[in-house]
Amino acid sequence: MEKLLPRRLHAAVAQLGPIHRSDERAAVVRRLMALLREAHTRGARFVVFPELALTTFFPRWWITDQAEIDRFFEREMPNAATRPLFDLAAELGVGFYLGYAELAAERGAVTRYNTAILVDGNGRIIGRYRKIHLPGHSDHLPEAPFQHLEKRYFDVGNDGFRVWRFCDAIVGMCICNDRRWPETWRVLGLQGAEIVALGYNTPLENIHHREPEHLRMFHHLLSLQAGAYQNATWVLAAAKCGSEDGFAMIGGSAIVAPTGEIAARTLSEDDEVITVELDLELGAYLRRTVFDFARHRRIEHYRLITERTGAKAEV
Ligand code: CDV
Repeated sequence: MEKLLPRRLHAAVAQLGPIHRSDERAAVVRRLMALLREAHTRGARFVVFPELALTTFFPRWWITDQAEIDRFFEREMPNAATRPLFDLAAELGVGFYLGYAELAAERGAVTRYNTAILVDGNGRIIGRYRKIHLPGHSDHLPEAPFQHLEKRYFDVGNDGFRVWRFCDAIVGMCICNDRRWPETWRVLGLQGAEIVALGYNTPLENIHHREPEHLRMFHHLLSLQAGAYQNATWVLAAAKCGSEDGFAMIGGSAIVAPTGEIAARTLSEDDEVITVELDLELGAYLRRTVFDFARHRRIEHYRLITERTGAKAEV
């Protein structure tokens, strides 16, 4: 049996309770800072915050005035409102993942992304991910209980799925709906991801069809656990949850081990921190054995995955 040096990272998931449409950025940033402090007090060096963590989940609203939509977006990061969070991270030496709506200017055009950044313990941005699997629709659905207008308000991410070296670990990022797609996990897994950080806003109700409420949590955890296990990676998943202006979203923020087991999970639908000391060698061991991709994958049989988007029966 080989002897290995332990490699550990104490990490936290910082779940957020509701942010209402009228809530000010400054108040939200104060909540994020309180969560960061708590995670640090418990020994964490990396904290994962939710998707669109600075505002309410605005894609639920049909808004036609672009100026009003753009009030949910950040033009630079950090900015005056978020600078205190970055300063606190640098003071405490804690890194973080933060989701927000990004307004960018690219090649003379304005673009808008559902973005997450990776910030190191010096308060410096070292990585950026722009959401690729945008769910929902772009047209107005007046009959639906609420809208899910990510396809209207955001462009499809153009950074790909990437990993970064952070705190002696290889960290990948994705956002919410990405977790339901095995391709997300495998592309990160193929880059050696040891930790996948993700934030989410998952409405309790499915606008496409009625389904038993328990399925929302089941599919969420199923996706995290399968992604973790099949790619031998830790998963840090942070919800924004509870009732935002009367619209319910699931909690269930979790830290999942490379075995697929849930190592920690939130109990509330409010601001809450969970922490785990991640054993990074556990994933490394699984990637040398049952999930040694180089030995076991058969890419000559996977061509359709990149050649075909939709399913087509040919029999
Ligand atoms: N914010 C999201 O991406 N939400 C989706 C909903 C629409 C299902 C999710 O995957 O949770």
